[in-house]
Amino acid sequence: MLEGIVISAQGGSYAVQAEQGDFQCALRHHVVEAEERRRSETNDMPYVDLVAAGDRVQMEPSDSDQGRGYIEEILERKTRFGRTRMDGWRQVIVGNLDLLLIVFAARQPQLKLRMIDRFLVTAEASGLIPVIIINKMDLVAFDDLKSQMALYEDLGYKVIYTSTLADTGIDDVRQIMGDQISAFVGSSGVGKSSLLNAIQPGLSLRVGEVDERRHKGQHTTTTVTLLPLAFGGYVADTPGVRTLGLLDIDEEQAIDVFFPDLRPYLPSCQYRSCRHSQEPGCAVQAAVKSGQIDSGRYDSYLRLSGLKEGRFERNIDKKSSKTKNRERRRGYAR
Ligand SMILES: Nc1nc2c(ncn2[C@@H]2O[C@H](COP(=O)(O)OP(=O)(O)O)[C@@H](O)[C@H]2O)c(=O)[nH]1
Ligand SMILES: [Mg+2]
Ligand SMILES: [Zn+2]
Repeated sequence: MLEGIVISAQGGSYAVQAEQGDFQCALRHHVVEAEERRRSETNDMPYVDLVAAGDRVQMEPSDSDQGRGYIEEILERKTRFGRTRMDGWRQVIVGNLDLLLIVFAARQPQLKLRMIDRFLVTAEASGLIPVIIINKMDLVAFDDLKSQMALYEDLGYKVIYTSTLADTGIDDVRQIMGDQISAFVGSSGVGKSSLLNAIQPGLSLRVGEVDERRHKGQHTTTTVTLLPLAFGGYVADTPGVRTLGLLDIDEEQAIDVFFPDLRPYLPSCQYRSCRHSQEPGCAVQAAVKSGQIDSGRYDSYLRLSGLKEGRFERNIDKKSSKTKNRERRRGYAR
């Protein structure tokens, strides 16, 4: 038996990369049967596909067909970036994703802190390590940007300042991506393609770009491919996965825990179910008033929680409340 990583998954055929070579694999029926048994015991909704790009698997090469093989076991996933489809089926888009590389431009297009917050929450909710990359640093004064980003660095988020034009910061990005599975997110024009090409010449991705105005309900293509990096690790090519950087969680799910700056105050709120909006005895609102929590970050919390109207609408599938309740009970509500 060999261990390998799934590079792409499509139509029940899986490209697996192992130390011994690349194999085109099918999934052994006993894996499907085991999952069926597990589901019948737990009442879980089915998966669109049991195997996703990024999954680590045990596989057996075929005796007769060279380059072919069978997946015998899917190893436990470290992280599972996915969603619940409109019909309630669960879909893993990338397995074992480590890093969410959140790319913004220092200017052109303008840096939007509230959108950074949205990506950060997504990463936190999925257990991914977010890395903020501020590109086009050649267009601004470093100190100005650095002070704008100080809040995030203080919160413990890694911020890398790059310019593909001046060739600065590229090595830092390479270093952080080494031996990891990464995915890039960010709006069109911030320099994702330029960055990738600087990191590894010739590397071009069909990254699903996030269009702020049109992100609702866009969950189209999900044929994710992992591209191997010369310095170790993989970058996920996610064409059409526009939601990769967008919150995709249940309407009523509390997201306060995904704000590290709100977290310390949560136990001190008078009501356990406090939404930190209008409630009396709210420690979060008090900390915003006294300046201990940044008011912009609090604003992002309110918007992303749906407690305040804003440009950042929640990205929610239109599900029946019955489906939602079922999902909440199962704890798979994101
Ligand atoms: N000034 C400046 N322009 C850049 C930089 N990186 C990329 N660009 C330009 O920004 C535009 C968009 O870059 P692109 O890589 O296509 O962005 P993407 O849409 O995020 O893939 C192009 O015209 C690039 O030449 C940079 O570091 N500095
Ligand atoms: Mg591009
Ligand atoms: Zn509160």
